[in-house]
Amino acid sequence: TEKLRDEREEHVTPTPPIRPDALAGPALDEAGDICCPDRRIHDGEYKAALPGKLVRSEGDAPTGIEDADLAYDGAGQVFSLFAEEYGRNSLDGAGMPLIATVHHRRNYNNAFWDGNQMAYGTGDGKVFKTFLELSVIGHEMAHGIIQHSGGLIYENQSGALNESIADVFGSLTLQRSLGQQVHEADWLVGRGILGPGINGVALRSMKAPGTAYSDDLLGQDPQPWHMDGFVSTTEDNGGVHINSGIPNHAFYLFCSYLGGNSWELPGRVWYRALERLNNPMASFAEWADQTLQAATEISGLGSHEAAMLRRAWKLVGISI
Ligand code: ASN
Ligand code: ZN
Repeated sequence: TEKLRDEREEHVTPTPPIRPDALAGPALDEAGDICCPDRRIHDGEYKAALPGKLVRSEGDAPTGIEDADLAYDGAGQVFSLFAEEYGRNSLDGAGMPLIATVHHRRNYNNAFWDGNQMAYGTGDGKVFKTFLELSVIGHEMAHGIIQHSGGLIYENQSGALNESIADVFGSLTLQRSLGQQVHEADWLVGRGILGPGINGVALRSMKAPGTAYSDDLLGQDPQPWHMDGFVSTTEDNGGVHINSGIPNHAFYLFCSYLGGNSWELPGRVWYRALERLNNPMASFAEWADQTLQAATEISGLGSHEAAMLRRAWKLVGISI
């Protein structure tokens, strides 16, 4: 896991990209509506250089390179969630191309958003066997959306919120693609990506943080679900992948109290809160407050939805 951590450290606090306007894709149709993604998938050919060799552009037929085609289809699902449910045109809201690299480095046990694009390792075949799973793809792309929505500093509570919001939209991408309602979904992030050497079902569980794996090599899934279990550490940028379990579980609870499709009302609330947030250092409590404001705007002050949201945050130890 030290190795995993080292690789992670390389990707902290992505710098905002400077995107030449020439790269902006024609994502509006003639009526001016959001219509389509502009995907550009590259093969890193197991080297470290990004973006690597362009293998599939928007509208191209499948390449036959499995990972490249999964990255292409996954990016399409994520684009579709944000465009059709939340009215957002790509990661920057202005139609930016969706650039991804598969086969990043050799035996690389991670995937990441680097401030400009997604990159996916193949895993070493032991700890991880792939990263091209829809909740992971949605997670990495959501980092791009968070960055373009004012950002959340990638350390301590704001960093754990950045991680959690990425998990939320990753999970919603998967649930929507499967047409699963709240109670049909497994609420796992990265299901099936762990290698044969690892005892576990996924990278994280939003329904039961702390239970995704329990393994000699990786240890026990360290995620808490309640503020009483908040982990103060200097590792992992202040536990950004650990304490994200708390807001993750609040979102899960909110969805489970309401039922139905999580990407609809709950997703809209989280998306609106992200759009409205203008505090890159937000704490869990400040974010919770922002979600309550969003729920109030969408459903009204004394609404059932707003009440269920407060109840969800309260259950994880955050009173708003
Ligand atoms: N896969 C990790 C993530 O997206 C990479 C990182 O630690 N930034 O959270
Ligand atoms: Zn992340």
